[in-house]
Amino acid sequence: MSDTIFGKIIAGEIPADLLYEDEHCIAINDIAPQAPVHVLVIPKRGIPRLVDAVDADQALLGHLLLAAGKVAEQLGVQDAFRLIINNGEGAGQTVFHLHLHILAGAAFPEGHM
Ligand code: DGP
Repeated sequence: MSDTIFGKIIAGEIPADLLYEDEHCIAINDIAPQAPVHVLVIPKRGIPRLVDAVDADQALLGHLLLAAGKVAEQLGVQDAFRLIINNGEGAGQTVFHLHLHILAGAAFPEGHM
């Protein structure tokens, strides 16, 4: 567990709308949505940044992607969503407990980014 706002949410110390939960992760609505659907998939075990993950985290990282797909299906956006991981302050990471952003419901621009 990391000592961040997400660690506190996972510990139940701060309330959040739980959209999904399993043994290894939770999904909650982002407090400041950047798209009509903006959900965070957060591992229960806190890894500060993606680059802090190690080989032993391989299964957990795969699990987070599978969970993101399940959440997208649950929300009915399985045919059009994006996943984002901000790694490091320079990339806009503000909460240093690894998390995936699921973004959907917006008209995505053409191209890759
Ligand atoms: P990032 O920039 O990748 O570290 O994204 C952190 C996200 O977390 C940001 O989009 C806002 C969201 N966030 C911050 N504090 C809270 C909170 O207390 N509750 C919820 N649901 N989201 C939060």
